[in-house]
Amino acid sequence: MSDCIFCKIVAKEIPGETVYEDDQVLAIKDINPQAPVHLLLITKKHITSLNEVSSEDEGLMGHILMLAQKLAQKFGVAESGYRVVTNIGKEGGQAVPHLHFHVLGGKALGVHID
Ligand code: IU
Repeated sequence: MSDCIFCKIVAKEIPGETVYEDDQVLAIKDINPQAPVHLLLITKKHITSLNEVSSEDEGLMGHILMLAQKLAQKFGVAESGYRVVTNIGKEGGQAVPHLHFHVLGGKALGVHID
């Protein structure tokens, strides 16, 4: 999508701090980190949110979760614990309407949800 900021980051039209890339996913450091480790795993395919994922994306969803596990290991938070989150829509707190998973860790994360 031409006006999507994450599509532009994926296309390298806007810089992002890339920590991992393959043909399906770009992982970057969040520009406004909420924890010492705060990565964003962005699908290269433009999908608005988890609501728009279809059965053809099942492999991609498995791939991105396995990648979350691998990057948590790489960034040293696998043992202490971490969180994987995807926000969906307005009340889910989704600011960027392009599917992405947050990987957060490196401190004790709060349990509040608002
Ligand atoms: P959300 O789940 O859509 O609310 O999260 C969007 C995240 O994208 C948020 O944590 C931003 O700090 C982050 N982000 C970014 O890392 N780089 C950008 O250029 C933009 C947003 I726009």
